[in-house]
Amino acid sequence: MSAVVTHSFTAEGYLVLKQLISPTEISMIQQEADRVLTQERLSACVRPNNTLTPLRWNDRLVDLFLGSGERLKRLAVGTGGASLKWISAYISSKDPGTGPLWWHQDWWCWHHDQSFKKEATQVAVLCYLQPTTEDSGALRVIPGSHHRHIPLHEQLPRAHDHDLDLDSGHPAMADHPDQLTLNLEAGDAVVIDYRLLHGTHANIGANRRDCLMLTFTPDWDRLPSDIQGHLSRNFALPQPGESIEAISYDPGLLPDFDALAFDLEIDRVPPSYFTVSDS
Ligand SMILES: O=C(O)CCC(=O)C(=O)O
Repeated sequence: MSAVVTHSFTAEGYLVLKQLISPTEISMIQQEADRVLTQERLSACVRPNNTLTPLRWNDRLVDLFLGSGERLKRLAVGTGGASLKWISAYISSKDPGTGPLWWHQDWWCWHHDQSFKKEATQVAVLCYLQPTTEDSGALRVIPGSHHRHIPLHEQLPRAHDHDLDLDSGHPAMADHPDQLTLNLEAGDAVVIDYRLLHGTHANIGANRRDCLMLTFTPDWDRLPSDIQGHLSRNFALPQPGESIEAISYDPGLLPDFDALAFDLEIDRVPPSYFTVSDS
């Protein structure tokens, strides 16, 4: 199936890809997500109203997702990148009766010039494993907020501050006049620029809502080497001594970085005013 591109991903910061997980795959992927979540992995990150369970390169869910060349083609076409690489993956779960996930953005290196390019450096692909609505934890996004400062930026707590419990009236939790809610079917996905402001509605339904989330760089070959080095050290990627012989996906999807890699300083707070440029 070809990507339904109704607007520019670069300009809006998000893109819906219907049935990125096909109806024939969805029940196997749901069952595998259920199996992983019953393992209660020690590294799971519990945030208010949402739990992130990290996956690695050799998890079956990652293998199933990356094993489809057609799926990767849709992602490459949709994001416009010429050298797509996979970086990390998680299951993002919302239990029944949980409130909204607060407005935040995921970019981690705001002091770097790379933050102010029009094109996305890193994207998250959020694949919903159950239908989502305003009552069952649907994603909400603020189109364009990856390219310019908006007043909400200043009202947000530090992204990924996991221990804050905010009042439901706090602007980080509340509806925003410019928000778009993405009501999706099981298997549909949203691709977002890492800088885009996003969050979720509450899940007031009776069932857990799961999202298989994978992150990619659309155009690895054009990234500065310090960003490449940092990303290549992600714990989700094969480490020295781990054999990738058993994977069913193209090993060319894994970042290649031959120089000495080091971690960059993490900076999740955008400047108090910003815009982006072409170069
Ligand atoms: O679970 C979701 O729908 C969104 C998760 C999310 O925004 C995040 O983990 O950054």
